[in-house]
Amino acid sequence: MRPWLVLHAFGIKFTEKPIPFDGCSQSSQFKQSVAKYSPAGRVPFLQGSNNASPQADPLIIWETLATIEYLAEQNPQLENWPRDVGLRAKARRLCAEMYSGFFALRRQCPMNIKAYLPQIGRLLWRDKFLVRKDIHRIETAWRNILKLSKGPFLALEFNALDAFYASVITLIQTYKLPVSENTVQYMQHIRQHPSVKMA
Ligand SMILES: N[C@@H](CCC(=O)N[C@@H](CS)C(=O)NCC(=O)O)C(=O)O
Repeated sequence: MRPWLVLHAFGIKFTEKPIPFDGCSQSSQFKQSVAKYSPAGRVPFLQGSNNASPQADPLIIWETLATIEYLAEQNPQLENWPRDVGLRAKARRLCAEMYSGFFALRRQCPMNIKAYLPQIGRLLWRDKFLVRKDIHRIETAWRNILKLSKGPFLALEFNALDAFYASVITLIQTYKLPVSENTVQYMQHIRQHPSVKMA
């Protein structure tokens, strides 16, 4: 979802190849299809262009952060990251924090954009301190950077940082996790973004 949002929001031309999901076992069609392209065995991945040596193997990029950085490098005219150096560093550190943390939230609330699971969310919120801690940390981080950038997106304009946290927004919605009015307002801006509507 996240690299797709960056590609779509910035109008970068790409071809999409949906891979049907039938489970994560090694024998699943999903795993076998993904393995043909990416040794990491996960989606999303991007086939980039190997400009330096077109004869070489296809350039497959996996891991969201690596993919988004590749897109930023390939399209320096686009503001995938904020132009301001301070805001850019802050956006990057929040992406890194997401990448290397929030384990309780990610483990307890697996992403499923088609589901609506408020009862599970209510129990998790009641029983799982670490889920509450992750959400509180995310809300604090969003509030602080929104104060700095003045919004409506985390770092002023929609960019890689919003794309990164779009998956957290889907978790908050799917599990109906209780969040502050500030957070609700930011989530509404994200939901109204044309690329998020198409995702
Ligand atoms: N850190 C990776 C996570 C990728 C990931 O977990 N992808 C999930 C789908 S959203 C997946 O492919 N799961 C299949 C599996 O783990 O076998 C990234 O950000 O790209």
